[in-house]
Amino acid sequence: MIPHADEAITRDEKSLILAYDHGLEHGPVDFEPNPDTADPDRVFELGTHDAVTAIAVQKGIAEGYYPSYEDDVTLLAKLNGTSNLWMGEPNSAVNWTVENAVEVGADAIGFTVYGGSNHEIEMVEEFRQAQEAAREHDLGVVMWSYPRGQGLKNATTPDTIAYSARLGLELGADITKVKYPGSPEAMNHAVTMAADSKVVMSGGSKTDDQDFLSTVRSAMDAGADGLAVGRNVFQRDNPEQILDGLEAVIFEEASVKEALDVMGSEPTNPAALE
Ligand code: FBP
Repeated sequence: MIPHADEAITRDEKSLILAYDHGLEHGPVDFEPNPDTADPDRVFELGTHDAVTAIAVQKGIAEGYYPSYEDDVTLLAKLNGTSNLWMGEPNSAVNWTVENAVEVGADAIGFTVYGGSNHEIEMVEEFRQAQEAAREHDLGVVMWSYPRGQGLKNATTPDTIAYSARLGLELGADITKVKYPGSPEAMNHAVTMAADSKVVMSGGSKTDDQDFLSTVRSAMDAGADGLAVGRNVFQRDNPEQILDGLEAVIFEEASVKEALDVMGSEPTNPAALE
């Protein structure tokens, strides 16, 4: 972690990274709820929303579409990734180099490490190469730190998520993206283990507005530095509306109720807002 290395992808020290590598990681099924989002232009348009501090995409999408958005969107080059067709022990192919990413205009790199996988050693060595090249080019480094593998059955226990946040600090990430460990206390433990490096919460599968904003509010109150989110934005009928709400929660310290008001969205569980 180098202080300010992530400046290009933060706003007031916080991030809202719009993740759009799902076409590789999960496949077309993720675009079914909102078919327009199979078109990368639709998601790059979302990337121009003020709430979004960077868009995370794979090489082909970056090369093909980023040139039209480079004045309005900050690019985070997700360097590795694997399709859902792969049935082996968790691993991730390195699909482009930091040098390619710099040519396309990236301000930061993203890299998945599956701690606990039988492939952990090679993944960490690949991360090291990417991290050192990113430093040479002054790019921020974001680690998708997702413990998983044969011997690791429940990858979201508080201890495992705290460990995954710590891996980011130890290995030189500026920001580490972790799954929400289920409670503010557990999130706070993860944030503490990451010391001065930043921790962002991973969005997860789509939930309703109140549920999602409540989880994000809890993570922020627990000390998280923002969010990296895909499906909970682009699978909605109105992705701009949830970005308005997330902007309020992440950057304006709004309560869930205030954020729902900004969105013009009715609470699904009003009692929980009392
Ligand atoms: P979501 O907000 O949709 O969960 O996206 C975050 C992300 O890390 C994506 O970058 C990635 O495509 C996906 O989750 C991978 O999720 P998983 O490996 O858990 O299926």
